[in-house]
Amino acid sequence: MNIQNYINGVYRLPLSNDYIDNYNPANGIVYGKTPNSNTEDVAIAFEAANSAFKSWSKTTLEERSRILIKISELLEANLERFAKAESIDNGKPLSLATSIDIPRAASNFRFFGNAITQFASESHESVGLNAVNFTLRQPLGVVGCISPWNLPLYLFTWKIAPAIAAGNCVIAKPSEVTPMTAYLLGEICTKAGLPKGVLNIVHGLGTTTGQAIVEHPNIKAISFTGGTATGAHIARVAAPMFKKLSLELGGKNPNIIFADCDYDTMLETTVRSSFANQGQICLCGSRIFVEEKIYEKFKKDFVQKVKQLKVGHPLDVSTNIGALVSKPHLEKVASYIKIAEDEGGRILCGGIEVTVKGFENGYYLQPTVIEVQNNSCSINQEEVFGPVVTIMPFTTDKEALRLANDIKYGLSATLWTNNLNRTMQFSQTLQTGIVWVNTWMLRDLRTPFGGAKESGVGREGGFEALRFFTEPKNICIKY
Ligand code: TXE
Repeated sequence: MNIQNYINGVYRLPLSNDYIDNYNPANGIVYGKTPNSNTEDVAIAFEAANSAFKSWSKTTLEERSRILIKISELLEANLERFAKAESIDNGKPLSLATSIDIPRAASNFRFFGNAITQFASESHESVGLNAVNFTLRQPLGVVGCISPWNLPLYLFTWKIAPAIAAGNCVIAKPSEVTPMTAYLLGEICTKAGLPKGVLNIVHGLGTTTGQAIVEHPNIKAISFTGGTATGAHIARVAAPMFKKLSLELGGKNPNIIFADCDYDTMLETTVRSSFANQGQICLCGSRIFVEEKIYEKFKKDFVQKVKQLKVGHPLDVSTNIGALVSKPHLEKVASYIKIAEDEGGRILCGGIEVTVKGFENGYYLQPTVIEVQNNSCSINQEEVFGPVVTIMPFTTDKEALRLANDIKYGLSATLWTNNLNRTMQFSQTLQTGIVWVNTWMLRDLRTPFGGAKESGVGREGGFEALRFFTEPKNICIKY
């Protein structure tokens, strides 16, 4: 199926007249074309957004809320169609797209449709000066949202929903690797009655379309999720124009397991936190540190469970691990397994590309567990973003903390323990934006979401996102 841009409420071909191939990762076949939009396409999207802003920014909160919730309902009503499209485009199991990706995209719209009606600003009475201050929270204008391929509609809408709820108009670009559900979203927005121009979806490569959005002098803010190197590049381009920036970048998250945890829950969750979505989630716990007392037991049990995971066609209901998103990505992940071996890592299971019968050209890899000797090897320091985890033992709390923090990234950490003092000490000392204790990826959309260190700048989620997408203006009245 060929994809088009969605600008000013209608689908249209790109002025660039340039297209890229869209691959189905399950079989390696090109199944459609995606526009590679240029600066002219971004310019017409900007004009549409800019014209819509005057009226959208003055639209009542009740009306904005109603439209966002309507989008959410329409996504839910089209769950099957969207989930299938996501699975085909990305390679993720259909069961995952149906239970997580699309429901969460719907929740994003519902959540921010409700949140905007509760978003308030501050006032300060300057006692003794006969003055009162209050803060207006005004939308920024036209903003840019750029998202990655791992959770395509989920992360795309996580940015768009708060941006439009707050009264901005948006130019959004999904990853060129997984454009399909973002394409389908346009039609849902039209049906929900979103006024034309409020959301404009342009497709294309990061270096052409993405770059054109970031470089546009009148786009006031960029909300970006993707790789750390891309985030640094975007910051360099956007900073001299004083754009507001929210950057959600890579992660290499520690999963710290103590002997006093609830073992069975930990084991089951650790399989998920390692390999959900083929390990292509920035929150996956890819460095597993296990207290020495239970290390050998964990190693045996974990490897046994991982071996049971079924690699298969994404649309097959019995599949646990689908296809990786693209051939270059599969090659990158496989190259890291080789590097790990060269650096002394021991492969406990997986490590090989597999073929799925009937789909021999798909991008499949066995879930892989590697035992490493230290935390300084490349496989422990660099983001692989695939179905590959490492395990190593530790003996003391101090050592576990040092290992966890000895990394340039700081997105999330998972801690398994039933000791309250240890929980508090780790929570305070872990250098990450998110800490999960005795769970993983339990999300409450009101909480601040984002990373420390090279995992990003700023926070998404809840009122943090609405603050990002608004400019505070203080008014001081003397009486
Ligand atoms: O990310 P990119 P990719 C990490 C992960 C992965 C690596 C690369 O390590 O292997 O990033 O993945 C757009 N100006 N994460 O290639 O390139 C691009 O088109 C403006 C972590 O997908 O950063 C896409 O829409 N935009 C991450 C988006 O940026 C540009 C999830 C992300 O692409 C651009 C995914 C430019 N110059 C990957 N260059 C997470 N933390 O969730 C690219 N883009």
